Amino acid sequence: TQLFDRIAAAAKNYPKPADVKFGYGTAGFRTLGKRLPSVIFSVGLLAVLRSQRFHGKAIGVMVTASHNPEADNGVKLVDPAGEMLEQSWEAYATTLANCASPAELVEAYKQLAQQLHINIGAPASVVYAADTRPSSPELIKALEAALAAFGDHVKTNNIGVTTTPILHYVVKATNDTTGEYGEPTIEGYQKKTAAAFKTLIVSTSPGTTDLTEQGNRGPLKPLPVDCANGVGALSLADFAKHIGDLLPFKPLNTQLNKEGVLNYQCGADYVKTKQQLPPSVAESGLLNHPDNRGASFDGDADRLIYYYLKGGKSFRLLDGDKIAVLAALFIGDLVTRAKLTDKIQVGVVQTAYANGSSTKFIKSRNIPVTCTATGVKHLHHAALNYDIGVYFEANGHGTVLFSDDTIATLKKTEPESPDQDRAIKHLIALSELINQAVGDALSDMLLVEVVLAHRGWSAEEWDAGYEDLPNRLVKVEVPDRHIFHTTDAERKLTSPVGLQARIDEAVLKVEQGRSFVRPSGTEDCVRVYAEAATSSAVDSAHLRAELESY
Ligand code: NG1
Ligand code: ZN
Repeated sequence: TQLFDRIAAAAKNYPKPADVKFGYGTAGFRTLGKRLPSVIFSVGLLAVLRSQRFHGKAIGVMVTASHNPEADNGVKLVDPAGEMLEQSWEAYATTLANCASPAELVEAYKQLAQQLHINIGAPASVVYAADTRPSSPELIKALEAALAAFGDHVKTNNIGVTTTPILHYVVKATNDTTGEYGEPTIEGYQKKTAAAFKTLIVSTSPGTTDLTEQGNRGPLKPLPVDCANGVGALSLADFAKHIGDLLPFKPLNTQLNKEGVLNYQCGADYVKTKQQLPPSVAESGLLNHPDNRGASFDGDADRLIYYYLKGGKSFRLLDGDKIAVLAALFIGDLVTRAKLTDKIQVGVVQTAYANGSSTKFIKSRNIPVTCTATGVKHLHHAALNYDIGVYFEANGHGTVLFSDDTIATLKKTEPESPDQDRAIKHLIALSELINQAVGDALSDMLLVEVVLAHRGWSAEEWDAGYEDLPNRLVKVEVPDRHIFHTTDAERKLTSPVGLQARIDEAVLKVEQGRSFVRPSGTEDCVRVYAEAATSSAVDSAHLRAELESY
């Protein structure tokens, strides 16, 4: 029919590079930007099918390669509730992306629609955005070419250059039928976030000057924010306009038009993997005061890492685990003060990369902890099993999910004291401050600032809860990472046979040792993680595991 002809004609402009096999992994498709136009075109077709599958609800398409180098790019699909694409569809994405010719693509698309019983003429809606990478505009054109082939029954909404979490928010808000979630625009996100932040920092009830336990501290101390020279710089500047001087920011690494600087020697991934300040942040001198704290976003602003200089000198990392602990204990205290501990259970979800000390600390506070496989979709899913589920990857990607029942409970509870009233209001405001769709560096950063302000804590006091075990994370390039299979939330290898026994043996020799090997879902390598009571013990455990993994 005409539709198939139009798709085939448009696809001719986006030939698949012959030498690559694409795979929709943990983070969607990700590789050099110049290899991706054909992939993005095929993702456009799939987005339409996915939307039709949900009777025309909006599906999101985000073009980004997060913390990866500037020449890379990527694309991922966002489901109607603002979540990652359902896993069973990843294979369909891979099939379409690997079609060698326009004819093959049309055939595969036709078959997929048939197999899924989808009417290809039904209405659909696609919302899309890109980060600041130089290859993004070309890729957006490829996406638009695919969407244009459908004509008028496919509604499109290009929200432009923005962060990954804002795109997720807009998708969720677009599909929200209650009208309560917020306006489905970038501005709507900023307004909602700013309003919740203000509620949590300053008073909204007449007759009091603040809602915090310890008194209103006025404007918070200026916060240096390393934006990784990425799109987070835009959202941060935008957000700052909505809150005046309530929290003054000192944005760093905000160069969006200079070549080669994105994620280069800066950003959350740099700080977490190097365990040091980005040189630009060090040179700014902004952290030299012992009370100061700093934050780093990654390239698409869905990861957040904090840090400070202990005694104004030695670098201390406050990663996703530290953020999870800070958030879970604070929220747990609020639930207690709201007198709702019998109705609302707070739990934490981590991956095997969480530092063993953090897990031990959370358990010691009687908060349940679940460990899942790597990848946000697994954490997100597990977090939904709690009334309030706090999930963070150690690398700083995470959020806090409030179940619908929890929100309903909070809204209908009649407070019997001003303190209970305050705690309930704060919990509701937190559910509005924190991005309910996906990890969000900006809103997570505001969450951290709110907790520090309420507790009256400096970064050092936050850090004091527990001491991270020394740890190492290295990647090892192996001839074939697909021979590595894991079980037990990726903490144990089932293949190659014998390797796990040798890791166990190495680990037993060191105090508080823990180590595991798993194939990466985003890069062609296996990752080796090890932790132990002392730094030298980590080195020996990790070295052995690494060597054995060849
Ligand atoms: P892989 O490459 O599967 O280890 C990495 C991160 C994940 C997650 C994804 C998606 C580590 C050890 N792994 O996955 O946590 O963020 O990328 O970006 O940080
Ligand atoms: Zn990211």
